[in-house]
Amino acid sequence: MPTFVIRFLLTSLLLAAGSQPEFGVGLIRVRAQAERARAAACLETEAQTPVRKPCPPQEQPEAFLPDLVPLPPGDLIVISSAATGRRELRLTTSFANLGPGRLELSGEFNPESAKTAVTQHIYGEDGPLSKSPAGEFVYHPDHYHWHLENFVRYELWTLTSSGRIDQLAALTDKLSFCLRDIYRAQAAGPAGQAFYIYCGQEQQGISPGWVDTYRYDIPGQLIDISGLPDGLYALRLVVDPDNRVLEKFDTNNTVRITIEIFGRQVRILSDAKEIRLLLDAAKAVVEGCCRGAVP
Ligand SMILES: [Ca+2]
Ligand SMILES: [Ca+2]
Ligand SMILES: [Zn+2]
Repeated sequence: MPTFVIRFLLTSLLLAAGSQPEFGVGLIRVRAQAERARAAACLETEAQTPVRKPCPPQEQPEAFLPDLVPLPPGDLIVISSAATGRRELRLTTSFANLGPGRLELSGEFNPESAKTAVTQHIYGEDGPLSKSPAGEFVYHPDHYHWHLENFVRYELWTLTSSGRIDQLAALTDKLSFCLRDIYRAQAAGPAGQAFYIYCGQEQQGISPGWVDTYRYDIPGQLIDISGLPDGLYALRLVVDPDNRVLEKFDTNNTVRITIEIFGRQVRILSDAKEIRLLLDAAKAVVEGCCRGAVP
């Protein structure tokens, strides 16, 4: 084979194997430069792009919610109703608003449904904040005024021999109430004035630190205990049982005392200390309350 043919074949072989040293190094250099340029361009682009930071959370104005708390019932007596023939456990019940805000409800009559829908008004530092549906107002024919329906429930439970709550023995369910400021829960402190005093369908409520009371001699303030034997029972009150009212706490909406019924008499067995503690706890909350007090 002639020498020039052998040289040609050798050169072709080297090229095919990509092992020509000068050519390969040059290609790597070009590629590296292009990569650096691209990276630099990216860096510049990234540096020019506005950086999106998470927005600070928008401050929600604080809602001053009411907090309904039932106080231990009192004035417990048993009567035989001449009108109905029933044996009735009569009781005075009181419901305090111990939250930082007023409980304010307004009603709007709907001629089509012939019902009065209730709206709860929530206030904040700077005034009205939001609204929430809160059931219905109903006209009470014996009280001659308007009530918030299904506001409280009164329950009477039997007790086991060890004093634990056992079976529901009697119930007054879906009891409606006119909400208003009857007396101040706070024994000491500013006197204040009652703000919600009418039982109209336009507006009702309980100011922070105030208590709404229904006496034992008002129509409906009873549990029908016809046929129940004398003995020990737990008397339990539940306020806002269907949770229609927005409150700071719904976990404190029951109160329970132990009673003994014998004939026409009722003895409260929850000792005075226990009731004192319940009232003191309520008072302690009241003293830290009322930033959204009604003017
Ligand atoms: Ca409550
Ligand atoms: Ca509630
Ligand atoms: Zn009433």
